[in-house]
Amino acid sequence: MSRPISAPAHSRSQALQQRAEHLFPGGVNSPVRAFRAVGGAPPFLESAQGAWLTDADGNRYIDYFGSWGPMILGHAFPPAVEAIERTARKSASFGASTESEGDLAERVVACYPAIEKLRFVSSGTEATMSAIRLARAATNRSVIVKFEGNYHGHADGLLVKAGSGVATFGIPGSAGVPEAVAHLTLALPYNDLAAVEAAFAAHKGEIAAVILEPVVGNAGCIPPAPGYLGGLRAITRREGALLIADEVMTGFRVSLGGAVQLYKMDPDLITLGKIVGGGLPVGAFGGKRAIMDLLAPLGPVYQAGTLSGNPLAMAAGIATVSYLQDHAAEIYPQLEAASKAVFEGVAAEAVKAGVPLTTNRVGSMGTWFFASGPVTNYDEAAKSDTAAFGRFHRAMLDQGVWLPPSQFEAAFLSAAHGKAEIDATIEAARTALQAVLTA
Ligand code: HOZ
Repeated sequence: MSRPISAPAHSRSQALQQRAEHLFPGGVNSPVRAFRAVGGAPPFLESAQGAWLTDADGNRYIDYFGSWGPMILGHAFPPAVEAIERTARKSASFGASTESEGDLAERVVACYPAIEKLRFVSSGTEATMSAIRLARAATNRSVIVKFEGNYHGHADGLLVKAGSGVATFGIPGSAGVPEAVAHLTLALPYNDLAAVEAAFAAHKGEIAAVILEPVVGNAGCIPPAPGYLGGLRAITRREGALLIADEVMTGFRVSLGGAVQLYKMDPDLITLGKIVGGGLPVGAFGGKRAIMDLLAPLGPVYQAGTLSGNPLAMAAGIATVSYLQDHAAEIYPQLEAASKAVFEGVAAEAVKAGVPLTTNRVGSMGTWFFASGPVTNYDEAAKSDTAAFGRFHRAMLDQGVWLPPSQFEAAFLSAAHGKAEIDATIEAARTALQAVLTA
């Protein structure tokens, strides 16, 4: 039995949105936040605690986007808050080296043995952009292979057939990227080793690197097929190209050592973001010492940043990563159990309601695709009924459950999601799935 939905009041959010429309393109500072793919106006957020968000009108929501990934320990995680406060009293930024950079780096290296050396930057976009430059310099080659629906930030060469907002808005790439740059990116179907073999055969000695999300999160959640990651490693090694695991989303998420640990990958370079900064702006890229030492001032590859290794960001990162390290044995099984319960619970409601749904999940990230499935690549994800997803999203939001506002963005759980939140989510989904049917 489903209960009627009465949408909460949003008058203050609406007023803030009106002001924002004058100030920011689309009223936002990052496109997917505009809710254009799901309809309705985005509530403005004011605070959050644990698994709960509070908007500018005082409405509360169970959070399933976790600031797009970083909030694995829940919002306002006390050790991170205290570390940020303590550090801010000493200065928010120096633009010079601090002890905290080494402290976080040692923790990253401990979790990611494939990272022998690293650099901190301020975003995932910077991390992938820098990794690509490094790969080109290391191989003296220009062409990059990426996969359709994978998103590696918004650097020019990586927007070709990208996921996230590019997929959400159904655009093939971005205006403003010169053809000469886009031409150097080959976008291939994900989970298709034959396509990779064909690309290497057609571009013999030209491909510098293959970059991928080892678990795709930006086309919705798509796991790698058995043997796929190992196959990529074998091909790239044979062809003298580098393999870059973009773990901005999956790093510290699908396991303490990310997808690299979960799937026993052996990439040349790894990019990190989101969780490594505990919610503050941090990215990182790292890998084999010989490659990393090509960076200036040791080598000829230039890369820099005033806010790289920023002390506030390092403090939040250390608080988060150290907690995950110390409690990994409890936290990851707990995340797995909570995530399994909510993803399977909603999937079961869809079966009862007669709504075709394909549920993909790896640990605490996943997606309910409004499609019959299976969903193993971007073309299959794109067959989803995005209008149905929009109705589901709105009905869930009206009942106090905030899903990522696009069919092509993974949902995330945190360690603060307990039985009460999960039961309430499944209950809300029962009603929302009825809204899906009443198009
Ligand atoms: N591209 C981000 C998610 N994959 C969205 C970032 C944001 O809107 O904050």
